[in-house]
Amino acid sequence: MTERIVVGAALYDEGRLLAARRSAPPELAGRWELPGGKVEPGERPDEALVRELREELGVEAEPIARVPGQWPLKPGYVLWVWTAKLRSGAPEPLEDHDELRWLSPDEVWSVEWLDADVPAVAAAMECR
Ligand code: DCM
Repeated sequence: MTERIVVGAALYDEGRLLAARRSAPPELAGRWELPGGKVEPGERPDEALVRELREELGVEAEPIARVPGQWPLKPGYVLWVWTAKLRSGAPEPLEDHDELRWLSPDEVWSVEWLDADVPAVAAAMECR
């Protein structure tokens, strides 16, 4: 079986990490994630990351480096994470999210991350 890749961004700005609160589906709503989404067929994962951040947040971002590791999601899906930098725009919750928060290092564990994002965020914190 080929696993479908979901990309997530550890988007940093002035030392703070962006967290996005999901508004859907109901079982995930209210939990926080690294913004991102599914890679489409034929798309490179890093391109998918740029596209998802444009669609979901209305920003242009640049992937910097893949965070070592991959984290299982629901069956058949796996999460890959890149550190990324904001190039232009101010993130807004345009799609799938109802709140955004820039977290300083001492605030990173103040939100209720999705299960898969907990180890992914921990790994991303090592790459900042
Ligand atoms: N997902 C996750 N953590 C992320 C991004 C996505 O656990 N940082 C999960 C939520 C969904 C699936 O991946 O089950 C697909 O995400 P989306 O619905 O955003 O395409």
